[in-house]
Amino acid sequence: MALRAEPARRATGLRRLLAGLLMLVAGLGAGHARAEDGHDLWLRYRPLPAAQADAARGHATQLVAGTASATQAVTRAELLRGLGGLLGHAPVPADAVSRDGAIVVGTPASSPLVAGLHLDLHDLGREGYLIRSVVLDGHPATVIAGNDDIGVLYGAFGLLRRLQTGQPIDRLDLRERPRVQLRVLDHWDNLDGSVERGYAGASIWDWWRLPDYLPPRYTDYARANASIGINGTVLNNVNADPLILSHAYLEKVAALAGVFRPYGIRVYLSVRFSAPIEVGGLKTADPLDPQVQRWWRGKADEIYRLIPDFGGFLVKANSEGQPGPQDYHRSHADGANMLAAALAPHGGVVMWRAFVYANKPGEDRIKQAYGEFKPLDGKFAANVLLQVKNGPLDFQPREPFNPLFGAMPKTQLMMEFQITKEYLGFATHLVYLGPLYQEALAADTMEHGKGSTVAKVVDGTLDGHALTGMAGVANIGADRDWCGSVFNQANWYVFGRLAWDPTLSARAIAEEWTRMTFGNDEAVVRPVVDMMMGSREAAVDYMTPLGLAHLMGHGHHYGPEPWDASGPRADWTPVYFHRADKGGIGFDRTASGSDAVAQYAPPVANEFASLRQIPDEYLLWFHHVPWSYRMRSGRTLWDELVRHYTQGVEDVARMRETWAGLKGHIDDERYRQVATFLAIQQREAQWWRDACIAYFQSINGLPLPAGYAPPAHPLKYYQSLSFKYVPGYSAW
Ligand code: GCW
Repeated sequence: MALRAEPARRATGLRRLLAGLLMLVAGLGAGHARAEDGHDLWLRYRPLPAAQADAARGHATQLVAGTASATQAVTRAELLRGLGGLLGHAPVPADAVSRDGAIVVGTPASSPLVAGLHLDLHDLGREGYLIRSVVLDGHPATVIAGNDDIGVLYGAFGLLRRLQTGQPIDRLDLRERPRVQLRVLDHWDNLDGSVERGYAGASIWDWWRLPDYLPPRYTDYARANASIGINGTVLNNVNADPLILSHAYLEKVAALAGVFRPYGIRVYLSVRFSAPIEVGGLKTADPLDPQVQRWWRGKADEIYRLIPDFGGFLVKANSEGQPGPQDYHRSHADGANMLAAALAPHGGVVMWRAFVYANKPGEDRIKQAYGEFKPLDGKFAANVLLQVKNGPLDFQPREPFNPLFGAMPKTQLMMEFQITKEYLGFATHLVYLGPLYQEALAADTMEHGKGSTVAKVVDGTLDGHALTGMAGVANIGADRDWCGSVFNQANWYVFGRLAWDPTLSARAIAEEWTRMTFGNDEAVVRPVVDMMMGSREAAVDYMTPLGLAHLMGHGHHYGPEPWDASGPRADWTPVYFHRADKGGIGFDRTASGSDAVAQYAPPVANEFASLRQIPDEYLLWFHHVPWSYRMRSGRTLWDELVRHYTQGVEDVARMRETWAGLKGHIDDERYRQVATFLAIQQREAQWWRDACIAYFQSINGLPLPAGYAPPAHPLKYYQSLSFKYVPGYSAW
């Protein structure tokens, strides 16, 4: 990297001209479109407009950055690469400040220059950073400092982000620190290379060629994650193959950990609770059996010998057929604490999932996790986090917040969001998840009165927890653009940024991402951000408006199947959730029904239980109401439902128009991909609308409100559609 900057600085006029010509030819040869295939994510570092680059160049003349640690080395390399790309040439690496405009990078321990500034870094904690314009040896300079190398790396990305988003880098005084400690991607990647609920190709982990072969992709993955503050990755599916704990696989895991370590990313593994039987040859996995405890301790010791900074275990137990402590009449706490005890001496944690609904067949599915876990509040070891999905069902387009948030003050609850769009149109639909995440985080549990938001549960401030976390189920695969579409990259991005600070705004993050991904042309930024911000509500409207949920196709979750009532479990079927009959629709979860409302704090429960107070968007989640029910709008429920379904399709049509208006402003390859995917989305939105309306109409026999087009096909047509080999699903 340094070499790239040096010759440019010393180049004679002729050499500079030749170099320029060469670059031009290379650029033409590669073709603009080819260069923009999405692979570079939001770290494209394409040249800034001349005026901005000129202004910034004077503040990036020299780079004083150490290389004593691997993290320092990658920080320096990233700054050289990023600044070089954005400004046309990189700052000159130097040991001391000898001219105006140097960037000085380090911790007080790693850099005498930083130490000499006597900066107040105390409140930055670990991983925090400051970026400040200072004067050093008489020269204006910019310092990026933190208490640890990783904080400084985050600061470097912070500075680059400012430039990428079109902001000046002079007169800076920024302080940042993460509000959540464990910011983790959960990969649902299987060891055979498939990805459960993955829509971006095969797994990026090439287990077969690990541990020897470490393609650059692994490093780029780490860079991308570090750039948004993600500091952990669970490599394998929660439906875990016990083989991952064999020594041969642990060596592969160690090799990946080695690639990620400089970027501050720890690896975690999903473990199968019965691994002592499958891998250890024991007869039981009973968590209270001393042999089992010994086996896990030994396994943890083995892992830490290979990976000294191993993060810990993620566990799906007694859920959807996975083994767990209840197989031995032990509690979730018994299971989690046993694993926690094995990891504790090494500083590892257990992330124990609360996604369970097996215990009481017949009970409203969404009530079951609360029933199992609430009584265990305060029973988990200090290094256990309970990982809770944002809603009580399963990553639907919209759910009310999970009532476990606010109900377990003595337990460290971490958030689990889904980044991959299992229930949101897979990779092809443009659905920006920022508003969904923000809605969940901003929800008020009322645990300690007004302002007891889910975000405050997650960042630990509400109940004073130090160990905090947020997980996102990754949408990453081997596709060239990582996520199956350019816009899906925004969902990885927004997850990371919100894990860093759950109070950031989804719109601000969308704008940041758009600028980094498509450039700072205002004619692009505003329409794209508006389109993104409206996209989630559009999906809710064309799939499951007014509090409906889980109307998706059986098993694979592709497309509408609201009529499905097939086995093996009633609570996997759409009819279970929408409960439509001749008289009305919706799931009565008030006291006269399943009483799920009672799992919320009284003010929230009262709001949800009251037909007068409940927001329209949760109506059918909590209430069964007649088709003729009068909505706030004055329309009947049926008319309102049809209106929302239709609105969703129209919104997608508008998104297509917006995008079409950007032709010429966006490079060809990305333009065409998005345009094609939006066409698919519009077709599928129409299908959703028509199939759902046709079905509900077959139940209620009501005419469509005036002016609304009938479904394109009779219900039978939609019911006849079947899909084999749907991506992300293999239970055939
Ligand atoms: O959303 C459901 C998915 C399963 C998944 C499960 C879970 C990994 O349909 O594919 O399994 O949730 O979260 O455990």
